[in-house]
Amino acid sequence: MDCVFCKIASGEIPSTRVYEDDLCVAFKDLEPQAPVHLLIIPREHIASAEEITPKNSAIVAHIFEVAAKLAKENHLDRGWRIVSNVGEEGGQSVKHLHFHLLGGRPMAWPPG
Ligand code: DGP
Repeated sequence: MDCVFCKIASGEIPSTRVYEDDLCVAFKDLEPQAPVHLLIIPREHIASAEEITPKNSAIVAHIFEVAAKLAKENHLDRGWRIVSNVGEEGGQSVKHLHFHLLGGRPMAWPPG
């Protein structure tokens, strides 16, 4: 499958990896939007949050646990944001489920 995040998960495409385990990989976003901007992806190819089912949904809880650990490690004591863009209007450009972990500056609301 021609999926850039599958290739990052397998190591075929290099990335700045900050965490990995059997289920997920976290790495620095190529176009950071905040002082800390990490992407956390499942190793399994899931196209987006729209493809979450009772069979694969455990990965979401796992990724949130990993996000909290990475936020602590990055000293984001003042707060942080986790975002998953879905589809064209949601701003999703890579069709492999991913969660942006953003922090290190105040976050605006509503997002653009
Ligand atoms: P989204 O727009 O929500 O689908 O976010 C995709 C993010 O992925 C975007 O912030 C840029 C990042 N990205 C795209 N290609 C690569 C890559 O090859 N390496 C890394 N590290 N990040 C990438």
